[in-house]
Amino acid sequence: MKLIIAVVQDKDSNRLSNALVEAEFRATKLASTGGFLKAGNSTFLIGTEDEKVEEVMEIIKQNCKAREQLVAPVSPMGGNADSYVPYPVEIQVGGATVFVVPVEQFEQF
Ligand code: 2BA
Repeated sequence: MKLIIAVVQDKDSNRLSNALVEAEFRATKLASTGGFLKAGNSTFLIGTEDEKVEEVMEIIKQNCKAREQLVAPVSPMGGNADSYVPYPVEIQVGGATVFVVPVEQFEQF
């Protein structure tokens, strides 16, 4: 068994939830915050059999889109003003960041 941990953008999380339920996968959705943007995102925990991991990956790929996002400049507090960029910078936030980890034991009581 594997545990798939997928960090996705909030905008995609409902669609992904629905697609997982429709395909009869069990999932837990956690409200999370990205360390860099400090903006809300969603983390899915999906426990599934090894042979179904690829199917879950495909569902994630089909339901999560990469997007451009503007990051507002942060003024240097007593720092080096030479490296300060006074305009917003565009970054690409991925459709999904996915980790697949082995599950040693799975129980439901
Ligand atoms: P955030 O940490 O808010 O990062 C949002 C986006 O900002 C990232 O998109 C990346 O394009 C950019 N970014 C992040 N750290 C950066 C840095 N030190 N310098 C420059 N740009 C940086 P993604 O890579 O697609 O990540 C989306 C979200 O997935 C992240 O939100 C974070 O919540 C999660 N994530 C990504 N990589 C992770 C990792 N290795 N471990 C745990 N969570 C991760």
